[in-house]
Amino acid sequence: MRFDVITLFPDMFDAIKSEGVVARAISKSKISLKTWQLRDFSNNKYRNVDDRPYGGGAGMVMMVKPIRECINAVKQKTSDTKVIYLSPQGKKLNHKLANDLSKLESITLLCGRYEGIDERVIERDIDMEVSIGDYVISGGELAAMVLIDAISRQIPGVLGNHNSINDSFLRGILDYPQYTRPEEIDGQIVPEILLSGHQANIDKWRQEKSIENTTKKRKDLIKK
Ligand code: 4GY
Repeated sequence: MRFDVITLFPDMFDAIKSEGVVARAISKSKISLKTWQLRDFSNNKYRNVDDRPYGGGAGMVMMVKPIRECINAVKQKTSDTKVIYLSPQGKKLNHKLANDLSKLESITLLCGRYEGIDERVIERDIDMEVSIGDYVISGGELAAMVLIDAISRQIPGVLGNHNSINDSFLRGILDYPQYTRPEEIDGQIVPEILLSGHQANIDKWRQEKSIENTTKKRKDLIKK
């Protein structure tokens, strides 16, 4: 998978480039991550990419021209890329959407700032709008990083073992509780069955705990 990210803050992506699952996926060449500074596509000497909203109101709106030219420049490198705009108006991200997107060869992520982008970009240049949840953050960058992480961990060979086939949302329910050493701390003990070595019983206990956990914390997932 190739990711191209269009942003006013490319340095923010250093966070996932240098640490964790995404960084390892890059070093294993399972993914690549290139950032594009939108200001490089400005048409004036001040490198402006935003202007005042027609109709008035607070804040600024990102202009069509720099975005369209930047997307066209990305497409000269990777012509059949899927262009995704991160916004609260998008399709809500979940395990299934991340898995579907993980099968693509190339994804371009457009990160908005200010009051958002001129609607004509969404009309003509964007293939899909994706939301990471029903709340507002200050820019598309953190949302893009969430999406890159969620997609990357679904790509075969990115996670060491077969961790991603064990993701709880693949089963549609929450995880079972985990314990590690020591067996007892401050009077709190590890459930005895986990120390029994009887794998079939352990699997059954974990399955029961998963369902119990989901019923308690996320009843909405059980109904489905
Ligand atoms: N929620 N999911 C989200 C967001 C805010 C563009 C600046 C979200 O994906 N993105 O809250 N984005 C951005 C939207 C203009 C603020």
